[in-house]
Amino acid sequence: MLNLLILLFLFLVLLTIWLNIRHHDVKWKEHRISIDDFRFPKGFLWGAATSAHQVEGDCRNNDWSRWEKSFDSEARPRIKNSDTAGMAADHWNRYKEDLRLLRELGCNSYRFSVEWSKLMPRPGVWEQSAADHYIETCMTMRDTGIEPNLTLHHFTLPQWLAERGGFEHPDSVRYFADFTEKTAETLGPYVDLWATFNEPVVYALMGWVRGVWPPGKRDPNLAARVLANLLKAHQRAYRILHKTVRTDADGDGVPCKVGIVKNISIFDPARKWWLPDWLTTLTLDRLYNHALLDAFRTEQFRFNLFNTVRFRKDLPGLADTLDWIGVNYYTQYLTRFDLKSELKIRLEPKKKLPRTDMDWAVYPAGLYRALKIVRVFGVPIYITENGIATQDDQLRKRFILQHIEAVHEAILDKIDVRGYYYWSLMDNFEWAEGFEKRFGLYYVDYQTQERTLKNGAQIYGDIIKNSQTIDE
Ligand code: IFM
Repeated sequence: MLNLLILLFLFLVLLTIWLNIRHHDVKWKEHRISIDDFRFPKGFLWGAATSAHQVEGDCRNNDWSRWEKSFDSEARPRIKNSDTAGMAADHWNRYKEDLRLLRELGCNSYRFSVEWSKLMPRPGVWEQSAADHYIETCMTMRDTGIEPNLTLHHFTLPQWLAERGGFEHPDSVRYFADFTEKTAETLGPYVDLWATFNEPVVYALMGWVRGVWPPGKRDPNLAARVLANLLKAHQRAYRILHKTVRTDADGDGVPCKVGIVKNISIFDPARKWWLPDWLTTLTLDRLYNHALLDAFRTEQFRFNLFNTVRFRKDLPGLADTLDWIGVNYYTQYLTRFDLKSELKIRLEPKKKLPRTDMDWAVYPAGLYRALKIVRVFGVPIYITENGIATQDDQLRKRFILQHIEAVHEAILDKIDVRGYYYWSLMDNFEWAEGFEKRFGLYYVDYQTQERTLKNGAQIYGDIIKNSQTIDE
């Protein structure tokens, strides 16, 4: 018996050593970064990103507009400071000015989303005036040398669809297909780069596990079902887009490239020599980062969380539905096994690192690691979001510089990164956090809607203007 215990102990020690070696942190040198050394591939897209509900204003007919006015079970408002998106940054009316500001920084691409509830306010109804607005926006981009990168779904649903169960219900796949087809017919002549869904795992986690976004449920099994429906909807939209979008708007020989946008967070054990922390780290990494993406290789979506969730769904035909992957990267978390918490997991930022106003650790090496995670798919990668909420100009400046340096390192290591979008172009409505958190390159005075370039954002324009092309 004693021998057996000794053997078990040795096995656990060896396993921990092996885990530390196999998943060792990248060596990241903190050195002086000179933007004059930056070289990026020819045709690299430099941009900024936004999403409809967060900037446009006047989104009255979606699930978020209802949610913002509701209260939780303890009568607390859903949104910090009882904010509602309201007119947000009035981008709907000021898009021309905003595109000019984007161009002034030297950007050549804009990632944005269209608001489903404005285009389809009722089931089967297509609102031509909203469609005309997006046509105008895309035409303005094309006229000013800005490549549109369009996301079809960025967290919001038309209220009528939310009432029919949203992505919990299998019919959502058909509704999304219909919306995709009409949007593709309308904007296909101007848009080559399409993303189906923004951050599916975040969407499912916040709405169906943490319950802090609509529909406010706490049921991980339902979250898994939502994710499977999103994957099905992606697959169908992929085929529709390729069939419908026939105009090669940017003249590169390919009329339509379809991707999905995945938020990647880096998880590391809080205590590297404590096996339970490794267990939670690997479980979380699998669920948050890999489960959804792996379905694109295995055509099977598996979502298992200890003994809380066991979900498996075959998705035949999913494998060849990615022309590119979008990576949204913000932070690293240290992971702790915690018996007291509901899911047995506790997350914390590393103490030594600077923090953003979201209380996220600033960890640029994580962007490099995130890019390594997705390189295995062998398709072009766009960093579709990376940014910081802070009032500290120096921190924003350093954040931008260090993260673009991480992208540069990845490109030197032959990772196929084709573009970088800062989140976000201007301050906006940060979901449950309301307007307090300011990610923008441009400061927005919400009283006057005046935009002002932040001091810490100037570096982004300098990098773009200085960056040189890699010799072929
Ligand atoms: O504002 C969000 C965005 O909608 C999705 N990605 C993360 C951003 C910052 O939290």
